[in-house]
Amino acid sequence: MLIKEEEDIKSSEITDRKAYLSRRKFIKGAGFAASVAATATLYRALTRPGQQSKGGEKITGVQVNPQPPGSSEEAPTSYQNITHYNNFYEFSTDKREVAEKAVHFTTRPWTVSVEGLVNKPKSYDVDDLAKLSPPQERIYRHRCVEGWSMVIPWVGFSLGRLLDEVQPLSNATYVRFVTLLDPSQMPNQIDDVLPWPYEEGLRLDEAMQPLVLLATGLYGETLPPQNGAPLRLVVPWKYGFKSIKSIVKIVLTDTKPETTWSKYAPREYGFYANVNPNVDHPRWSQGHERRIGEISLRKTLLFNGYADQVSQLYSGLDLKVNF
Ligand SMILES: Nc1nc2c(c(=O)[nH]1)N[C@H]1C(S)=C(S)[C@@H](COP(=O)(O)O)O[C@H]1N2
Ligand SMILES: [Mo]
Repeated sequence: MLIKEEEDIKSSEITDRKAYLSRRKFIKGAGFAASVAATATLYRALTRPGQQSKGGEKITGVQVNPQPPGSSEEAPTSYQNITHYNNFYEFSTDKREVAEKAVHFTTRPWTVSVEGLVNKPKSYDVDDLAKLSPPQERIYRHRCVEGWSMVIPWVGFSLGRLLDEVQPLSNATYVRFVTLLDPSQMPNQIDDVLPWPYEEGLRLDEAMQPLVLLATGLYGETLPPQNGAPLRLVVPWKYGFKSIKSIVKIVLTDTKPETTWSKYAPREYGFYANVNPNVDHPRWSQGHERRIGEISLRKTLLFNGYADQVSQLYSGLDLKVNF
């Protein structure tokens, strides 16, 4: 993964962010006693103006939690920046080019197979999968290993909900995730930019942590292709490369899966990839980050600010060795 780039903020984006924030304040003020349906209506009524959207469909019935787990009062990054500053190497290694290159990516019909050490392996149509549990909005910090960060209002559901459904066997200890392999649609898969298909992995107990999402949308709309449509993983306390996009396969295993980035550069990208300001990347510091849309640097937080929820997963593990 490459280096930081300069970011310009247009005044329209600042306005959009303000509108989103005041909308959220309004939702909080309204109280959460209201029914989910009423909340969803409120959500739709207040969703930011259509000109910002790139044509994504509204996701209906989204539960808007006034205090989504893991989110603070931090301003969400603009829709424009979230959808035009992407790492998705299958399409391009230029973050500003991915949106355009992925615009015709076909994400329906789409099946996700959940298999391996489970009682009930199953191939799910992605739209049925999303029905397993009502979509929720979760506003998470996102920290790329390259040193930039965003705050992203995802729509998704907990991965644990799906894993419960397929019933992991008692010897299952890891989960392996695989992205679509289709060079006819993903131009860089013709070259060996990375070993394809992109693969990632989590320990099963990490995967069951309720913060871990399978995301189907952002800003209340279906995910655009460049953000990993139709279904991508979100693990907010780990560097962004763990959050694998456009998933077609989820496999439960009893051995630690090989991952794309650790195959590519094992000294630089470990299996755990926990956001950790105390463990620098061999070629640069991880102590600070630049929030896209801001000028000055922020201090990077241990586990990206989610230490209260996740640090017990790593008790007894040397995080410098297991980086
Ligand atoms: N399949 C696939 N998933 C991927 C990547 C990729 O190149 N291919 N890039 C990763 C990296 S490095 C980051 S930072 C995030 C970026 O997600 P975003 O573009 O939606 O912000 O996706 C991750 N998931
Ligand atoms: Mo990243």
